[in-house]
Amino acid sequence: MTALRGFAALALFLFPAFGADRISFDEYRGRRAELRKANGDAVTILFGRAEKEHGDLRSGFFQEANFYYLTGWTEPGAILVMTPSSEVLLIPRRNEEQERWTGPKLAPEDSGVQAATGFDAVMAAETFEANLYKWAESGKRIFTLFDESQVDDLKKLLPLRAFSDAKLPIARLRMKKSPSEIALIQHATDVSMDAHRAAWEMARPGAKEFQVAAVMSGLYFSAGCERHSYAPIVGSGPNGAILHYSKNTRTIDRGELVLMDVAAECAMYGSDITRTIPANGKFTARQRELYDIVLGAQNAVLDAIKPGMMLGKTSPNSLNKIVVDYFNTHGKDKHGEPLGKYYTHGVSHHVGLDVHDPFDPALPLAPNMIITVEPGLYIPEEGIGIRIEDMVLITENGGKLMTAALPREAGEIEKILSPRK
Ligand SMILES: [Mn+2]
Repeated sequence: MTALRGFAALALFLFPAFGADRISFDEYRGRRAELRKANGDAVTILFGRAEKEHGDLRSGFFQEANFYYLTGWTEPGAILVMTPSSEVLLIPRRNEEQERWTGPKLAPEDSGVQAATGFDAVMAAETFEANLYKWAESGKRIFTLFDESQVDDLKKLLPLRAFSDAKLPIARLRMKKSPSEIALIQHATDVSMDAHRAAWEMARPGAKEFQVAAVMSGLYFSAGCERHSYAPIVGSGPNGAILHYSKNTRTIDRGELVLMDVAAECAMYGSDITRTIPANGKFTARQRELYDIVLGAQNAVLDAIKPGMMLGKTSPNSLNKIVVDYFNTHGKDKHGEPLGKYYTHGVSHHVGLDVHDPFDPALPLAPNMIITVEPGLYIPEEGIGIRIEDMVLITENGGKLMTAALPREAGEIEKILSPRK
């Protein structure tokens, strides 16, 4: 019985929904080797999510991103231990009562568990504490993620050991995307661009914001994507000026702009795209003036993007400063003041397993990083919010626009919208 169940779990694992795109065990092994090298003679202990914490009825279980990045393991209750000379994946023993609720899982006693996990050493998570002291002795300090809830327990179990946060060492690895990661992010981006195109049909006067969001979500869920990359933001008129507006309950009115900041997460990798369109097909003169200023700022950043540029607002080579300078030298508000003050967020963030992917703020852009470029102007007094957000892959000499297939120019957008009355 156990063997048969083990085989069923193995078959499930070897033929996942995203077969061709799956990242290889060798790649995960390589990431762990790099982290062990970066952490020197430390012991790294990372906890995957447990079913009870995040496997809630609303979202379903999904793996903690750093744990997934290093293991590819998607089942709950796992622990990763890496000493200077060994690495072991710990997974829970079979729990038949739990499996009745959330389905069969691979257990450490199953045959073929090494082949199914990509780890030479797989142990029962229940033996973690019994082995912890031996592992802890083999390194000078313990690297773990301070954000995770199990850390306090770990510190109590090892009161004499020095602890360091593994967040930045892992972030430095996650910042540079591998070819397979770039392909997965491009896939999430392609599906998200399809969602935007579909939304432009729905985003008309009289439609509800949530109907626009529903068209977009329906498209990417139908395409096999498992989650929103973030809660969909569909803001019409004044709601476009609320940065993380996600109530999506308002009726779109004639003459308004509709800001759609919506993207999918597919095979664990996200995207992040915003377009702002006129509900009745044509920008007013003032909307067009402001839209072209936002687009101009975005193009200025796209022209400047290359390795060595920085994301911080005050850092040298700051992409953000390009946007502020552009807004302060183009256009005016109703009182004749420069527009810079209506730009109230940063121009870029990294995107990967998380839509706001972790990064080391001290490091400049380098090839194979993926960031957004998203200038915006939010003028509540005029009931106007405009953001244009695109995905860019950093290359050797510049950047590649991953969202090039989705129009940004006002004229092109109007042309696509033109048949509407
Ligand atoms: Mn964004």
